[in-house]
Amino acid sequence: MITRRTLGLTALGALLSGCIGGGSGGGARGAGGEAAPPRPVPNPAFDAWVAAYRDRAAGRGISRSTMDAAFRGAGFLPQVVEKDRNQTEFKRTLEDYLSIAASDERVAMGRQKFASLGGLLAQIEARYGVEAHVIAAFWGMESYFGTRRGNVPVISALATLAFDGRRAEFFESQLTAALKIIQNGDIAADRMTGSWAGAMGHTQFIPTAYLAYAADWTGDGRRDIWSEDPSDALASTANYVAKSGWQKGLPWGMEVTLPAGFPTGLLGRGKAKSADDWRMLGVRPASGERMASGSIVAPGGLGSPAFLLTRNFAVILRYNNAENYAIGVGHLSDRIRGGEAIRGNFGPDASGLTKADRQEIQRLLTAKGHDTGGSDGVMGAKTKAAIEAFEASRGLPMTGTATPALLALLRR
Ligand SMILES: [Ca+2]
Repeated sequence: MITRRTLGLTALGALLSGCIGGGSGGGARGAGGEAAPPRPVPNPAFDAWVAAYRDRAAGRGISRSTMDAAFRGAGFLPQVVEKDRNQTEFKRTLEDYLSIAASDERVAMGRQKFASLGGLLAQIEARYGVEAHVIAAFWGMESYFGTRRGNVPVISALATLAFDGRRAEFFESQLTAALKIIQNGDIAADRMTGSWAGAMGHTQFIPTAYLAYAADWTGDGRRDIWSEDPSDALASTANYVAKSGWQKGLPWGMEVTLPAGFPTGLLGRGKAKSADDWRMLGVRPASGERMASGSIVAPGGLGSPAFLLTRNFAVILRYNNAENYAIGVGHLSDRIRGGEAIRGNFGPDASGLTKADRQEIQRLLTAKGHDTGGSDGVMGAKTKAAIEAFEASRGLPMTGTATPALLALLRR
């Protein structure tokens, strides 16, 4: 959501590795199980900053009693600073991204959640004009259908980041918005938890987005995006997406096939054409008959899967301004609705391994007792450690890198 755009794209890797449940090289850690919440450590400079901030916040309409409640037990969280500092430029390929975002597990859980909550999602769709499976896809991407809502105390996290100062203005405004939420009575201070960067609840709203878009679906007077019951959060997301310009009935986009010799100059967001124009150029939907107007991208290059993106794609980008994320939401929504996996082939990676090769490496390592945390073909930290353990067991230099030579060695 706005979160990620404001944080800048470099934040995505770190945020998404938490949110989409990847990074370990296994979808196995998809459901449940968050690490223990970080605990504040004493920091006099932080305490002085909070004292000065409280004066500023009072000037912005936050009552002393709200602040007393909010800062009771709050404190400096060094882990949050560490997370913020360690954001790398690392960016997953679309193939890896989709392997995680629309893993078999996530699709299966999405279909199950959709079946159990179908009535609620249909009602939300009717009120806000955003398709039920699209709302479900945001839910799946942001918190793995509510199983990873984040347990970091948000006041401590935001105060720490505002104090730390790398993006002081942004985080101070989020902190003030968080205090307003507490003051409004939507949530008790000690229940306000979220990600290390202050994204909260089933669909990871940052405080300013919450103030602008959160909705009270249950009608109890509180907009509770933190509770087990996801209805307020899902309605809030539908409200956000609707207000961002979602057009009901229009797909987000679709996988398409491009004819041989398709000019790369026609690729790219912003180079929209009508469905008829694309047809004339030989573009066809990868499945089904329907095509829409929009622009075409092929994030892995010509020859890898290509997607025609509609105006609704830009709405998903307003939630989180990253192309892979938005394709992930769109594709996951299609899969939850019963659609098929991507048809196109991404081909070998930079080291010459296909996804099938990488999955075989993971399976062979696991069979030899080196746990890769599943075999999704994504070479994450767990797979790297498994490769290193295998290399060590053979007296080889520990590279942690998947290569054709490694695969050949494992097959022996
Ligand atoms: Ca409510």
